[in-house]
Amino acid sequence: MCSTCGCGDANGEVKITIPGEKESNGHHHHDHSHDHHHHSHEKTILEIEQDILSNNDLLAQRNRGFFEAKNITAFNLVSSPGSGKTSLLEATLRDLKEEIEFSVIEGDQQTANDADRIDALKIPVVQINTGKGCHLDSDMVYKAFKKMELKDNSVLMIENVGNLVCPAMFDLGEQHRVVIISTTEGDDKPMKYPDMFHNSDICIINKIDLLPYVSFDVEKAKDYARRINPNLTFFELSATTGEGVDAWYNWLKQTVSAKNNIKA
Ligand SMILES: Nc1nc2c(ncn2[C@@H]2O[C@H](COP(=O)(O)OP(=O)(O)O)[C@@H](O)[C@H]2O)c(=O)[nH]1
Ligand SMILES: [Mg+2]
Repeated sequence: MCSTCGCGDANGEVKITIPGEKESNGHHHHDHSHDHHHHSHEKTILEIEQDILSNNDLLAQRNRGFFEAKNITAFNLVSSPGSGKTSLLEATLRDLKEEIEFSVIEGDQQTANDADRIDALKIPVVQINTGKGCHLDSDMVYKAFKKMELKDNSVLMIENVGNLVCPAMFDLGEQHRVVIISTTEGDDKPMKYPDMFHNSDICIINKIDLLPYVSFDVEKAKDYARRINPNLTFFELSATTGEGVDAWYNWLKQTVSAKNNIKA
């Protein structure tokens, strides 16, 4: 992961912003002069990766404790770029915001485009720009939610950076991880990126409105995914036409009402 994609060096570039607010750096920027090529031993790289991950897990536990104390249910939405994370979020927020108190953390390498889309729905949102980084980590999420006033008994939606690889390794402290694949991506994605499916509990197959035009076998995709993770719960829907969204909404409402996250 980080030794090959370079994301471990990305912290100096992380920006955390609220739409309409002036940009501020989430981290003090300093140029890292070290580069991974100096680590000539595989072992050194492995140890660094383990450090990064165990540090991440510690901070994720801190986030989890914070969410628990405030009875917040947090979701981590992961997918490849363009699968429809933001579109599904927009639909969900638009249709359920009267019933559920939402806030959103948006992750992307650059731009606040997605945060602006959420801001347009009058939902509290913070954008994390990871620069070169290809995933969110628990410290970025901590810094982002410290910029918001997360309400007790609310639901926090975290849209991760579009990438089916690295985000699988970074616990953010969420309760549910939702992996989204779309019908334009090929039904063998679960086989190619097993970690992401192994570490998620919900799998949404999006863009079913395009099924007549693409060779995507829904049952095959689900079968591949189940082989990796038999406990996955599936939803097949179209974020843009609304087909199939009710089952997802019902699951979401049921899940969060069991935790008293439904508005009175
Ligand atoms: N046909 C179709 N297009 C969709 C659907 N969901 C998203 N899209 C389109 O896919 C593109 C990427 O969507 P976006 O939500 O930005 O994906 P993200 O990168 O995962 O956040 C946009 O052009 C969306 O309009 C869907 O269910 N059906
Ligand atoms: Mg998006």
